[in-house]
Amino acid sequence: MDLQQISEQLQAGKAKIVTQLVQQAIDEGIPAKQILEEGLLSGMSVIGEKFKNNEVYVPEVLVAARAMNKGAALLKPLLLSEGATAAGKVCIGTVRGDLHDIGKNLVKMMLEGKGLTVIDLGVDVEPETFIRTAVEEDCQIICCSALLTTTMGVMEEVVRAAKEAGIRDKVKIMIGGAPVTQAFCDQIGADAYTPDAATASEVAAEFCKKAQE
Ligand code: B1M
Repeated sequence: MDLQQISEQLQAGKAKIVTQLVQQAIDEGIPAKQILEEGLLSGMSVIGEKFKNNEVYVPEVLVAARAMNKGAALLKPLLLSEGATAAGKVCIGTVRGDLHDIGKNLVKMMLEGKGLTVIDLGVDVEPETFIRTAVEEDCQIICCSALLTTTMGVMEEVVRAAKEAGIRDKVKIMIGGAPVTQAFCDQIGADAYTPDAATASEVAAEFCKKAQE
């Protein structure tokens, strides 16, 4: 099956057809990671480009996002079983002022796939909420997602709040999202920037392993 079909139907916001095609691809034995990347994520990236160029608007993006979520839900159990196991606890959220959650949800899914326990704080999360959760739940890692250049700065507040709470040496802070870069990570003093969900889960598992040594 040509995974391009999934990408095209996702762009058209046809959630039902996307679900059927994803199931068909699974049945044909195509690896879940490939379906995710070459079907769903490739479609989302075309929509993103069109959104940027004002060729599509918020409603079209929302229906595409819904199709993406439906397809990803089918892939979830497969992505989970393809992963290795690690032990540790992570809290994750999209930072204050930012409502984008598709990437954050994918990172969550991949972290769970590594066997990590994930506390999902949702979107529009205050720095204090990340810190309070990390303390109360004894998390080894805080994961922050931001998709807007205007909200990236909140990640620096998270790093600062962790220092002020005296937990900076106990908790790793990982950051990601389309506008985030390694240079930004270095600048704000976070522990790791990862460009995608799979890499985030690998780095997180590694951090948790080291914390246990
Ligand atoms: Co918005 N939006 N949006 N949007 N949106 C962007 C981000 C934008 C780049 C589009 C554009 O115009 N060029 C632009 C930001 C420009 C900027 O800041 N430079 C933008 C804008 C402007 C806005 C609004 C302001 C539009 C408006 O209202 N006029 C508004 C803001 C709302 C708010 O948050 N306060 C807005 C609203 C929306 C929708 C609600 C319509 C919808 C969100 C729906 C939802 O999330 N439930 C939406 C969407 C879907 C997008 C685009 C098209 C796609 C984002 C996405 O889901 N990508 C986006 C364009 C783009 O990114 N090219 C855009 C797919 C997702 C899988 O990728 O999230 O990057 P991503 O996640 C990746 C990696 O980044 C990484 O892993 C993921 C996959 O491997 N990753 C992490 C993500 N988080 C991580 C955390 C980690 C590690 C890795 O922690 C350890």
